[in-house]
Order: sequence, then structure tokens, then C-alpha cells
Amino acid sequence: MKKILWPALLLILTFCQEKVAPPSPVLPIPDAKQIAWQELEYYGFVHFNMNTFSDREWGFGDEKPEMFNPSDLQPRQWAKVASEAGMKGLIITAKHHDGFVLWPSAYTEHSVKNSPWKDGKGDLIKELAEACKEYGLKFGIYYSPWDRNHPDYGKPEYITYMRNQLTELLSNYGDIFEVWFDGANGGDGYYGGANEARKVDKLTYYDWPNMYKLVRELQPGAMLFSDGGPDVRWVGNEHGFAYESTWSNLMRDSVYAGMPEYPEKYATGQENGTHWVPAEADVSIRPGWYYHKYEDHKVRTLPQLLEIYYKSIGRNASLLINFPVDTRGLIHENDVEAIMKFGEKVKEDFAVNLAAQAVARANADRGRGYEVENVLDEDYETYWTTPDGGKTGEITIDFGTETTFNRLLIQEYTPLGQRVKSFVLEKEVNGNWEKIAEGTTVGHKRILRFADVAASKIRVKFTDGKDIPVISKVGIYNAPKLMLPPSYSRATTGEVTLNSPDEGLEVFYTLDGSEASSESQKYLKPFLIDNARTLQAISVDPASGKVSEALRIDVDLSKAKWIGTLKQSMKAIDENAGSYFTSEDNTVTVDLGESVSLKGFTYLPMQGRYPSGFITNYVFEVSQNGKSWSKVSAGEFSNIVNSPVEQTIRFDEVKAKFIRLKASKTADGNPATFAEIGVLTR
Ligand code: FUL
Repeated sequence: MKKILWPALLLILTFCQEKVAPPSPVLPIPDAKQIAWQELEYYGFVHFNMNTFSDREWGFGDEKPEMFNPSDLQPRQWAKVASEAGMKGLIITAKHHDGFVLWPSAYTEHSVKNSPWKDGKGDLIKELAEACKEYGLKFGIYYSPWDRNHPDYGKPEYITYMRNQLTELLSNYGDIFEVWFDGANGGDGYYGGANEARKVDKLTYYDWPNMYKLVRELQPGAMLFSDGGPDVRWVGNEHGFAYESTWSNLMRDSVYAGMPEYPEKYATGQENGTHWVPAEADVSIRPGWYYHKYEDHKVRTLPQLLEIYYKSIGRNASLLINFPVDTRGLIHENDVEAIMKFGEKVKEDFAVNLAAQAVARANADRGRGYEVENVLDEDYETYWTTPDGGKTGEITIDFGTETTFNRLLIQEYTPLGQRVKSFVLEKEVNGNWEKIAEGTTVGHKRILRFADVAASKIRVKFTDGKDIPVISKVGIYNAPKLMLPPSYSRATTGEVTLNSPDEGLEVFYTLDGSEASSESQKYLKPFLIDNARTLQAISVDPASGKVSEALRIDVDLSKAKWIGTLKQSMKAIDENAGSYFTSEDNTVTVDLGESVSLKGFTYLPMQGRYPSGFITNYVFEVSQNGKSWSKVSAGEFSNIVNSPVEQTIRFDEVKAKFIRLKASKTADGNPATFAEIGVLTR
């Protein structure tokens, strides 16, 4: 009898125990729409509008609707790509600074209704809204307050125009999840033919309180984006990077859209911010927001996209990646490939939560319903927390067996406010705790990346906070290595540096034209190549034995002895693709320091965001004494504007101590620019 009674009594006692009260929120806290939005984490931007056809980033406002003429406009392709890439929504530039609108607005003629697309009967906002619905995506609107086309911009009448257009956009196309107000505004423009500069007071001109009220009335569930919110804020840069410490709390009343000091002073959020205004990190998949054919080869690489992921979503921000839809009206093949690879790699990195099967213990818990096991499940609503009074707490995770990992993911339960100010990850080694990594803020999601660690027991210590920690999730992952070839750079001395694409990978190389393998020379430090060689290099994961594809580069003479005849022209021979020399006489002349046999030369056009002075027609000359010159080659760099990659020209062997590359014509008539020139000796 006794034997049965005691356990039964205990059971009854447990159930009778009063459920412990949840912790009080630490203000500010998110509202319902902000909580729902937070879960999206990752969504896409589409910059497609008049600039796509004028090949500009900011149109002046004098463009003609006839120019808007896509040959194969398919919003369904955009939605398909976005959803397959793991995105949860799409935001479209309904109106950019040039004022052209993508729907048949009743309030302007500067619209698709006067374009050749679908004979003026098209409505791109409608088509995209429908495509998003079909693919299960949320739909959002970018609307530029600055309008360089509108005659009334700067006057009170324009505010009415803006409200009318927003009413159209927010009434006719179903649910809108985010309304994006750009901070850039005020300056010169067409303004209905006035062609002048117009300045507005960004704080007062748009009557933001009433503009927001209108959005709230028409779309109560929409997040309002601008530099400083009110619902979601700009991250303060266009690289897609949040900060080591990123608070969702913001001194909102001190901030307004377009304020110059915003990125420096406010973009990180503040521990004691008054309002909940989380950060959104926006970045384009190419250098430009709009499509330019000459950027087809500049789509962000997988390592770059991963860097963005870990520095945005991994740092308590949402991520908004832009597709510059091309002149056909499609997301370009290169962009599709890049975004798919990125989506797959992120999935792969977080495929298995190694903590899910482990045993967790905490130094304390608040009681029933708040136990530490809650951090191991995938349910955001369940969390671990401690009794009131402290600001710290510890969770130990015991894998039971030695386990290798390289990622820590933590989520706070933010409906009760953002709290954590610092935390440390440790591993147990012979009964002692050793630090692996540490961080500051957590918020919705914080991810730390570090080199592979093997341990059977780890500990996450929340070392400081605004109040007791309230933790929804602790995840541990072993992201597979990024098996890409090593990256290559070379100094003017001829010294070559190879960097592995991921921590813990080894690099092997050959210089004799043979295939590289893990039996080849292991890369330990930069090495010299001062003559023509073929470099082949691979990355190898020593743990799995996996091997990357090979990097193959034809390397030629080092530039150690080279001297440009003009000081500034050294930029054309500094082995730095990012710098360039602008030549007023369209020429660069180089003393090679010794007489060599040449069989060709290379020319890399400038790689900057706004290209100028690309050489389209050239003359290449050589000299032994720098005085008498002979022409060895002349011709055209075809397609250089659209594809500004390194140009290689070969010719019959000549002896030269001096070389001279001259532009007989540049693409835009501007002085010739040279990012880099080189020679071929074999
Ligand atoms: C900026 C704009 O000026 C760019 O053209 C782009 O639309 C970007 C997303 O926001 O402020």
C-alpha cells in the first residue's frame, strides 16, 4: 500500500502546485505584428522599374514611359525563385525616386499605363501580388517619398498625391506585410520640366504621423519601414551587416527618415531604447540595386552571401536581399544560381541540432513550465527562465559523447523584451571550463561561428543582462565546411597568398601544371612566383577528406621592378583590382626594369561601381630604350562595357624593356582608366 501511495501523492502534489507566474516583460516589447514579422527573418527585394531600362540607379524623372518595355516580364519567376530560395516574402519598388509607377494609378500619367508593356493594360503590382499568393509569399511595397518627376514635389499638393497613391496601393492588392519608405530624398530633378533642385524638410514635409495613420487604417498588419521605424528600422548600411551588439530597442523619438547622423548614432539600436523597432539588413545580390548588364559577373559569391547571413540574421536583424530584375523582366540566371546555392548552404549548416538529443541542466529554473528542456525543442513559445532577482544564468549541455561542432545559435523569447547583454560559450576539459566563444546581444536570433570544437559537455553562461534571461532556444550545429577553391591574391613583389574559404580547411597547390591533390605541396605561408607559371590549388577538409574544385591561374612575371612613368600610374600595376589610374592622355607607360620577351598583355578595366573610361580600342607598343617605340598590336576589346573582365591579347614574341598601352577610344569618351595591366611571357 505504502509503495503505491507515495508516488501517487507526489504526482498529485505536483499537479496541484500552482503554475509559476511568467516573468514580467522588460520594456519595450514587440507588438503582435512585429512578433509575426520577426519569424519571417528572410525575404526579398525586387528593384525593377524605369531605371532597369535607363540603366541607372537613380533616374532624373524625365524618362519617358515608352522606355519601360520588358521583353519577357514574369513576376511568377521572381516568386518561384524567392520561395525556392527559402524567402518568405517579396517587396517591390512600386515607385522609385524617378516617380514612374508600376500600376495604372489614376493620379499620374507617368505609369505603366502609358508604356508599351501589355499595350498599357498591365498592372505589375497586381501580377506580383497574385504570384506571391500562389507561391505562399508575403507581399510588400517600396514607395519612394522623393519623386523627381512630379511637378508638385516640395509643395503641399504632393503630399495629397502621395496619400492618394498609397491609398491605391494599400486598398487594391490584398494584404501588404511591409511598407518601405526610403530615406533618400530631396535634390535636383525634372519636377515636371522645372529641372531644378528642391529641398524639403525631411522631418516635417511628409507629415509622417498622418501618413502612418493612413497606412494603419488601410493595412493594420503592415510593418512600416523607414530609417527609424516606426515598426522596423534600417540597419544603417547597404552591405547587409548588423552589429556585434544589435538591440531591437530604439530611441525612436530621436530619429527620422533620412537623418544624416542615423547610421553612426542610432543604427545599432540602444540598450535603453524607448520603442521596439528591430533592424532590417538590406543588400543587393549585385553591386547595384538595379540591373546593369556590366554587373553580370559581379553577383555576390557564396562566401559573401554567407557572411551576410551570419552578420544579419545571426545578429538579430532580418535579411532583405535584392534582385535587380533584368531588362527581360526576369531574375538573371547568375543571380538565380547564387541565391539557390546560398539557400542550400544555409539549410545544410543548420540541418541537425546536436543539442536536441543532449541533456540540458540549468543552475536554476523558475519552476514548472520554465524548465531548461525548453531551450532544446523547436517551439519558440516555450522558454527557460530563472527566478526573479538576477541577471545571469547558466545552461550546461551534455552530449554524452565527444561531439564536434562550430556554430552556436541562441534565441531570446523577445515578446518579454530583449535582455541579454553578454554571454560566453565554454567546454569542459578535464573538469575545468574553457572558453570557446563569446557574444553580447542575442535578441530574436544570435549565431556564433567558430573553428571546429570537440567536447562532450558545454556550458552557455549568460553573464549580464537587463534582467533575468528568458531563453527560447540554444542550438548547436556542425556546419559542413564550405568546399570551395582557395582564394588567390598576389603582391607586386610576386608573393602569392592563398586563403582557404572556411576555417579548418587545408590548402594544397602545384606550380608545374599538374593537378593539385592532398599529396601536393601544402600551403603554409605566402610564397614567391616571379616567372610564368600555372598555379593549381585546392581546399581539403582533413576531417572528411573532401576536396574542392581546383583553382587554376596563369601567373606571369612579377611587377617588383616595374615603374610607371607617372606616379599615379603605379595604380595600374599594383596588383590591386580595386584601385585604378585615370590617364588624361589615355596612355599608361611602364618601365619593366629589364628587357624581357613578351608574347602578349592583359588589361583589366576599372571594377568600381560607376565605371568610366573603359578602353574599347587600343594600341600596344614596346620599346627597348623608352624613346623609339614600335607598335605590336592594335584592335578592339569587344563587349568590355557589358563584361568588364580582364582582356588578354596575344602577339608574336618581341623584346621589350618598356611597354605602352594607349586607348585610341574609350566607351564613354572619358579619359582612359586602368585597373591593372600585365604581360604574358609564354
Ligand atoms: C536607397 C535608394 O536610394 C536606392 O536606390 C535603393 O532603392 C535602396 C534600397 O535604398 O536609399
